[in-house]
Amino acid sequence: MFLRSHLLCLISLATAAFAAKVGPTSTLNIANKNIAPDGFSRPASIINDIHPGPVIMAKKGDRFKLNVVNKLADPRQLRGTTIHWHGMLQKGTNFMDGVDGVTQCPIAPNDSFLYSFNADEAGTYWYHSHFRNYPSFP
Ligand SMILES: [Cu+2]
Repeated sequence: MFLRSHLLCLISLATAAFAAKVGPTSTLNIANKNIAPDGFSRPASIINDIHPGPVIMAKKGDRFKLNVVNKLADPRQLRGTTIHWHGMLQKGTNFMDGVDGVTQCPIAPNDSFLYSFNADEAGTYWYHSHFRNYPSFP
């Protein structure tokens, strides 16, 4: 019962039991890398050098302070990005919702943005980009 009522985690399409975990105050470095999760190499967006990105663990009532660093490197095009914290209520912190063009501008390449918001409810949520996180480099 403790897990269900007091913990909150954000996942990036990861299986929580096997994924790397970070705390509520962390840096997330987003970059491009060729990976082969199914045996076939292909470009992907990775976070902290892993795919899927790390599980972000917190306790209800904690404050997330997540520094997102855009290290997306595409030789043909600069890529901005944002991270949306899907399902988080963002009471009083709507500007931390991470939806480009609605609540914030994209994080420019080689720049960063500090997302700071409360872990108001327990549960499992996921995070994802809302702006051009698809890789296209060769
Ligand atoms: Cu979403």
